[in-house]
Amino acid sequence: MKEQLDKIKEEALAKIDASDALEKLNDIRIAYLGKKGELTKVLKSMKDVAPEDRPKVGQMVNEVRALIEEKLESTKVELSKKAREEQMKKEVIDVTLPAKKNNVGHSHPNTIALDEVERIFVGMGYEVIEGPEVEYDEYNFEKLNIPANHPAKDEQDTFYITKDIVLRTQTSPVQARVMEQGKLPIRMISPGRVFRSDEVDATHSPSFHQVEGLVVDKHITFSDLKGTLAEFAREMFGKETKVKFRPHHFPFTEPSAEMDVTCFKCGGKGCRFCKGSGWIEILGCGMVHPHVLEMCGIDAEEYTGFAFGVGLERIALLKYEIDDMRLLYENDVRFLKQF
Ligand code: 2U9
Repeated sequence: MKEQLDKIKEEALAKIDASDALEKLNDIRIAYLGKKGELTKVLKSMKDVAPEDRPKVGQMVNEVRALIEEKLESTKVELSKKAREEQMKKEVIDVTLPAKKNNVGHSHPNTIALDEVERIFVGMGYEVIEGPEVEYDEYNFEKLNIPANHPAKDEQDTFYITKDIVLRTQTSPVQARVMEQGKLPIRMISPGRVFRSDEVDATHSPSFHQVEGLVVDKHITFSDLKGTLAEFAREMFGKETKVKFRPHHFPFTEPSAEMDVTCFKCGGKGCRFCKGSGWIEILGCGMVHPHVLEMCGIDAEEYTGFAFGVGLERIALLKYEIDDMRLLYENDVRFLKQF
């Protein structure tokens, strides 16, 4: 019986020693100490042991059981510790690793240019007012002195939602609506998307952006227009910038002009950028036509005003030396990040 118990003990302890996982320990416990386990079998065979030897054998069985249990417990503690250490090794965070790159976007050149234009005019006391991109023909054309069959309507051909509703060709209808509200004086700029029935090429797009400005007050003259736009040009393109006004025609202003600025690449000497002329055309402007003032409910005998319009893409293309307008609409972040 002693040899049998020694064999069980050696075998069980060796198996526990060789265990590398907690689950295996449980199998060993069942195999030796369970109801049908090896040690239990020995206990069950006690009936065959002489009565006087039974206490001794019983004691031996208990000693082996205690030994196996002890070994199982200490190995369990050891394996649990090892498992925890391995888990912690797996979960460890290397704080010295470089951080994952966050893909952030970038302001569009139009947005950068618009922010700058707004900063300049807000600094001069102007309000920024936006309006609808879908407009009545009446506000987009009629109130701006462009009646049906006027040749200017052909130049500003657009997309018609119905016979009377269009995608606006300029942001001027926003100003017409503000004038109609009758709160004077007015000092405002209105930026936004406009539409024209144009083919796409390096300088045209059926949808682009404008900033228009309007001042209406008593005693506003062409000198106010010149002084304001010259100051805008100096702030936008550099303090050495000079301006010149060429007579032009717009149905909504009279007199009208186009404003050029001295080339900000060569300072006016003439270069490839300004095609040798030293000047770059920037915007259109003029005194608000008295008929436009009257159509918007303002007494043209008492009030005068000036207005101007500038293409945002044109400013962005010039300022950032971009040679194809289509690049502005692709929104490739590698392109945008250059500005
Ligand atoms: C009202 C009265 C007059 C706005 C003006 C221009 C001249 C002009 C162009 C610039 C480039 C259009 O985007 S562009 O092609 N605009 O030249 N715009 S005066 O005049 C107004 C506006 C509102 C009530």
